[in-house]
Amino acid sequence: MKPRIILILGDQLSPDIAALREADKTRDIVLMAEVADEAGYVPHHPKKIAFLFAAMRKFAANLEADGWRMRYTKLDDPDNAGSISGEILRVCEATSAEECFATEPGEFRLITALEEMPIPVHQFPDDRFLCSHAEFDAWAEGRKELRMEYFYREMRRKTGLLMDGDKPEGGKWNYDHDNRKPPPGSIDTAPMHFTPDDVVEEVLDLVAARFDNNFGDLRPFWFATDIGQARRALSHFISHALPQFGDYQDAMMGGEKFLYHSILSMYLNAGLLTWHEICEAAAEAYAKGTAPLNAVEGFIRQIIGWREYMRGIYFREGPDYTQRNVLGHDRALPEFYWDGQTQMACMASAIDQTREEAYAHHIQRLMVTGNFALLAGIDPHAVHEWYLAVYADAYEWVEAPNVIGMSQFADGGIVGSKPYVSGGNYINKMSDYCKGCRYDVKVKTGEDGCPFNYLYWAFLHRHRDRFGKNPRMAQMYRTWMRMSDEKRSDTIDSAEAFLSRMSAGERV
Ligand code: FAD
Ligand code: DLZ
Ligand code: SF4
Repeated sequence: MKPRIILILGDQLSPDIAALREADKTRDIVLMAEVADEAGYVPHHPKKIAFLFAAMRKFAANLEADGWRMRYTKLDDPDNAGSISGEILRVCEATSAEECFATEPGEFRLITALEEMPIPVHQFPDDRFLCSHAEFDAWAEGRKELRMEYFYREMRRKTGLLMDGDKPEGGKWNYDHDNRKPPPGSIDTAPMHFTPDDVVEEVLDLVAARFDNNFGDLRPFWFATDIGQARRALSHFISHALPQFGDYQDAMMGGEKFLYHSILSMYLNAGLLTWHEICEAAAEAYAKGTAPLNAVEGFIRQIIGWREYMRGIYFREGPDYTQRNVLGHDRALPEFYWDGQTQMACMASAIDQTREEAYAHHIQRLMVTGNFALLAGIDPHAVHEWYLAVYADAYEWVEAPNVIGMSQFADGGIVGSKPYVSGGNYINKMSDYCKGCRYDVKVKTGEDGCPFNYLYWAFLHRHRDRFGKNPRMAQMYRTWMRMSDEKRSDTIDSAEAFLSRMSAGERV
């Protein structure tokens, strides 16, 4: 019998991935390939590329040791075809294979490329998620609004996580109210670091030679690159950071890049960890009394709630989702997103740590860099491409609904019922950035005024036809309309002057 090609992509590094389950060890050939197309569809952060290539190589070595016939193409292989489809065809030519088994990729771009192959490619559902496409669509069907909170409750019932019979543990579904503490004086933990082994070092040399011009620092490189290491990072988080995760979930601190966050998304999204083992570990910490309910519920909600919900939205909305732009924003992405050269301390801090670590936590992504892009009217597609490039956990299925939907409101309100915008006050309350800033968060207009302040009001003013009647925003519009004509026109003038200087390339 002719062998079949079993394709495993860089974010499918799970031993029980669907395509492999369908395969026959005695017959088939497993294909994994480092290819220029995947490494270059956006200018990925070098740490992200190094992480995936190192994890791919180790995963392939384990499959080989387990008896699989492997075909692994390194990026610098002179015969590398440069794309996933090209690599599939190359294996067809070199063997008698005429058919390929794949697990559905997390991006329409690649799903389409596989559909258009000249040989049959069977794409099996990626069942590493709690909710299938069909289940999400059934949940969404007929609902006026797709609110995450209701989806999340379904997932709690389905998994039994933090359930007391059919009631939520502690009597409430959501303990977010307790999870908004400002930053603490200091942080007493850090994510687990791993010293690069020989496989990682070889990849680091390759990435340094090939992707030197990409945004991001390659070294020091400390990520886990195999399942064993990722599991150690998980247990370290459960013991050292989870207990405080809830309290400081929304806090931001200059110089503290990780606070009490898990830094697990890149491992989970690449397949080194499962949602199930992460959530079980967190629930067990609650059961043993080593982590409080507000932390554990908040953490589990991010994974079985937000993560699954975002995936459901991406696949339900379809390939044109990343092109949406209901607010008609078209300003170019400022250069400081790539070089951190801005006088706004909050932005410089979030961008600098993104360059260093390929990581920023949720509130930095949403309320600093995302908030600024929305207030400044940046083209959402450019914002989407930036996020897809710079974070180690970024794949379109999860990045696009977070950016196009949640952060930029470019989908018109599918993910969020109102835009996530705020002035400087929110950032000042939740961080220590403002005290080291050239701008004054208490000043609303003029040279020294915090740009988030006047851009916020100018945004509301610009979009009053769309948001003026939104009951969740009525209070803000009333406040705006109560300001004197002079104050309102000062605010709009300050915003316009700032945006003109920014677009002219001045250091703002
Ligand atoms: P923690 O704060 O420890 O949270 C635990 C886990 O919950 C994460 O590991 C992640 O798997 C999950 N999670 C939390 N929030 C979300 C969310 N909104 N959507 C999906 N999963 C979530 N997450 C990505 O995995 N990839 C992305 O490309 C990505 N892009 C984002 C872009 C924007 C503009 C925003 C606002 C959020 C984005 N997120 C993305 C969600 C979130 O910011 C990251 O999952 C989180 O910061 C990862 O860090 P962590 O592992 O320390 O998370
Ligand atoms: C992100 C990425 C990168 C940088 N490189 C590769 C690669 O060389 N080979 C590969 O199989 N996968 C890579 N990936 C992950 C894919 O881009 C990812 O599978 C798709 O975007 C679908 O989520
Ligand atoms: Fe950011 Fe404004 Fe605070 Fe400066 S003053 S750090 S720009 S919120």
